[in-house]
Amino acid sequence: IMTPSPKCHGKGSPAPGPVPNGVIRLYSMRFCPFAQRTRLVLIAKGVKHEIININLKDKPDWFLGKNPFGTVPVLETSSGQVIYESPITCEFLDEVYPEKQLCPSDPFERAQQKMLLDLYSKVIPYFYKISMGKKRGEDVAAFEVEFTEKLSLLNEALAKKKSKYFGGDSVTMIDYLIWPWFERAEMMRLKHCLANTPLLSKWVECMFEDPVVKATMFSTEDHKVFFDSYMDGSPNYDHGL
Ligand code: GSH
Repeated sequence: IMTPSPKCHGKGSPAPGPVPNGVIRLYSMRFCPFAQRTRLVLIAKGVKHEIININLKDKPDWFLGKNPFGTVPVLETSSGQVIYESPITCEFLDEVYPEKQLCPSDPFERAQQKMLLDLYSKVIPYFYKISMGKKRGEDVAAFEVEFTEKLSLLNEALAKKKSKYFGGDSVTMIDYLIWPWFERAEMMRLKHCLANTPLLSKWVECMFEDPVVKATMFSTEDHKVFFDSYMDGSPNYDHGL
């Protein structure tokens, strides 16, 4: 098996061949939090995979042929099946690879995780509204108030569950789906918004210690270099390579 180069593939780059048997392919971008969800699940489950990073500013036509929305993550199997949208890729992996089930088997618990994910999808935009607004020197106080209110709902979910993690006493799917933005909280200059959500802060601490998180993580400094280059209009997708 030839391992694809970790450097990003842009417009004009040759289309990759079919996915080799026995591996699954992830189209990704090294600093993308959505794609990190899929990387977390691949590693947590020990799934043999290869990664092709995409230049999202100058996408190859063959990539748009796989996902018409042009977003990462995208999975491709050796039989040619293509799956995109991060929560869908994660659920697919959990269903196809039986090792270390990450989604609960109980229907109500599964529903609870999906309700939390739905709530969280309304939190994600605030990470960007606040960090980008701050970088542009705008007043983001109102966004910070709304964000803090939303975070207290996450804190309440942990309080109700009476456990360290969102699904119980060990890390499950919902923790990996929520995680990537909290890894970036310091870089995004919004850690102070967690001042009144102690259970959530504790969760962040615990997640930083998770070996799977450690395996996919970038330092605050590296996240910052990427974010700054993104904000300047020339994202450095290959930073650190
Ligand atoms: N709803 C998508 C998912 O959950 O997979 C969002 C993925 C997404 O927005 N990824 C970004 C992307 O591919 C990178 S962090 N952007 C390229 C574009 O929108 O053209």
